[in-house]
Amino acid sequence: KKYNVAIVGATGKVGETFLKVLEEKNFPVDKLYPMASKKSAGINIKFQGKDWTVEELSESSFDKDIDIALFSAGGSISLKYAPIAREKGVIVIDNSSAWRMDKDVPLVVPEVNPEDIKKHNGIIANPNCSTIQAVVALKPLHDRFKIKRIVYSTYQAVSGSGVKGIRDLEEGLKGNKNEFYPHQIAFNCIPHIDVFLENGYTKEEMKMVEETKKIMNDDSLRITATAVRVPVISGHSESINVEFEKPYEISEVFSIMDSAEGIVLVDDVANNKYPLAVDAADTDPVYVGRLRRDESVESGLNMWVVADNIRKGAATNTVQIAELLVKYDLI
Ligand code: 11C
Repeated sequence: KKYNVAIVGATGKVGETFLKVLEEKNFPVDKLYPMASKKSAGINIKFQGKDWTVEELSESSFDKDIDIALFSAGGSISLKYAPIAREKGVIVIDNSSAWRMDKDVPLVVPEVNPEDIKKHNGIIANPNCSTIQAVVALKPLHDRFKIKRIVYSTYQAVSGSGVKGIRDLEEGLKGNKNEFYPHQIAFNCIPHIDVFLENGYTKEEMKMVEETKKIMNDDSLRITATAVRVPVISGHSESINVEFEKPYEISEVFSIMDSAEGIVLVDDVANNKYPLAVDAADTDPVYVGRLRRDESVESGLNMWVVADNIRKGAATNTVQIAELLVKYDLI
């Protein structure tokens, strides 16, 4: 069986990667409906050897026979158009933050909570990139040792801000002034991603806290985060400090990570081997390394987790959700 697939935000960074990943994974697409704003309408894009014309997104865009729509065009577009699509019987997989914390919308990482997809009501949310790679690494450890507390510190690539972020870095490296970030990103680290909230945290930090609990189906987790933008184009890196309820042996952590789904263990410090953003770029796995005991607490672990934020952090995870819909016969 083949499916008619709409891509909302088809000409954006994530939208382009949706197409690449759908092709690579050989997702059974019959007709493709690329959609975008007026300024990209009429452009032809190549997919599976054919040209497809981008149409302007409008309220009637979903009147056609569309099975699935992959959205990545920002929160306000998703808020408005996802319900319109759902109304027409289209299943929406949304990459924005608009629907993630809605209690009727599953927030899914296929390696972590695939079954949650079965509760969907027409909209399924794809988590924030920095959350996705973290929970892939944490879930197998939570299952075995029960996590009590998590401290996230992130080192996030400028591609997380889209083309404007990449441009600020590239121009900054040439000595030109930043236009998008509030400070220069070239040769700098900015402890500020998304807007500041009343509690002094950024929205990016609170997304990591709230989304982790929802995906792991565990509100008892104690989580705190600091999110930092660094001058890297592709690949978010994260230092994750975890405290477990149960005692553990580090050798078992190595073997759990070595066999966990979606994870590549890179941890051979004698040979300077650990996960690096430049190695993760343009690939799908979550890379885990620098595994070592946190000697300051009873049962703590430190780890370094890296993934391509546009692939596993966005497009790949979204396409994996589409594959789950097919696998569970939910379309
Ligand atoms: C960043 N994590 O790196 C953001 C980008 O909620 O989907 C993705 C924002 C989101 O800037």
